[in-house]
Amino acid sequence: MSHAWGYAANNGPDRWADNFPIANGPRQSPIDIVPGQASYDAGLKPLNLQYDPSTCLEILNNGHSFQVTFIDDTDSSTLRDGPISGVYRLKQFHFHWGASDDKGSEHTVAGTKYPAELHLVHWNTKYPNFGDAASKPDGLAVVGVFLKLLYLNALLIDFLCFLQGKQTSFANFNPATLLPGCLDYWTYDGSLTTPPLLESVTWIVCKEPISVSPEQMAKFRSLLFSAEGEAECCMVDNYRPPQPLKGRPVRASFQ
Ligand code: SG5
Ligand code: ZN
Repeated sequence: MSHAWGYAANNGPDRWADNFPIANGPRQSPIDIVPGQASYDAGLKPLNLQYDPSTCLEILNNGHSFQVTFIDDTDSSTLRDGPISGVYRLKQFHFHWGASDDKGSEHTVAGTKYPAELHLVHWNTKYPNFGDAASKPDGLAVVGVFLKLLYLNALLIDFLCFLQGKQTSFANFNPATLLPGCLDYWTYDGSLTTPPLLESVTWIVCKEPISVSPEQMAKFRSLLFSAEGEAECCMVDNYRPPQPLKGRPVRASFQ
C-alpha cells in the first residue's frame, strides 16, 4: 500500500481517506482563502527568509516527478518570524500544476484557481530532524506562492531547462529568486496536502503571485511526456482541492 495513492480517479484525493483517515481531520489543507473573511493581524511579523544558495543539494528529474532538496544540517537556509517562532530550516521545494491553465494550484483565492503553486517546505529546529518535526503540530512551515500566467519569468528559465534535462549542473540556486516582490501573506494552521496528510503545517500563502509565461507552463506539463512508456504516475493535475475550513481562523499580514 506504500505509494498506492495518486491523483487518478481510483487513487486520487477522494480516496485518500481509505488509507489515511486524517484526510477528514480538523486542520486539512489546502483551503479556499476568502480575503474578505481573513482578519488582519497587526502582530504578524514580516517573513524573514535567509537562503544560502550553496545549500542547494540536488534537483532530481526522473521524467515524471522532481524535487529540489537542500542541505539542512545547519541553520544556513532558514525561515524566521512571520507567524512562526523559532528557526525553521528549508528542506525542499516543489510545484503543483494542472493540465490546463484553468487549474493546478492547491490553495484558491475566493474560488480562483491559479495554473500552478510553488511550495517551500521548512521544518522546526526545536525537533531533531524533518522526520520528527513532520508529525508535530508546529513542526513544519510551508510558504506557498501562486504562479499566474502573464509574462516570461526569467528566473524560472534555468530551472525549467534543468527539469527538461537540458542542463546538468544546478549549483548555487537561490530559491529566494522565486519569491514575489511583496511578501504580504495569509496564514492558517493546516496539513501536508499529500498523504500522510499530517496536521503539522503552518501555511504561509503569499498574496502576490509570481509570473509564468504560457510557454513556461507548457514546459512544466511536458515533464509528463518525458518518460516514455509510463502511462501512470504523471506529474500533472497533481493538486488536492480545497478542504473544509472547520472554523479555523485565516489571518492576513496586510490590510
Ligand atoms: C509533493 O508534496 C512533494 C512531497 C511533499 C508533498 O508531493 O513531492 C514532490 O515534489 C515530488 C518528489 O515532497 C516529497 O515527497 C519530497 C521528499 O511531501 C513533503 O514535503 C513531506 C514528505 C506534500 O508537501 S506539501 O504539503 O507542501 N504540498
Ligand atoms: Zn506541495
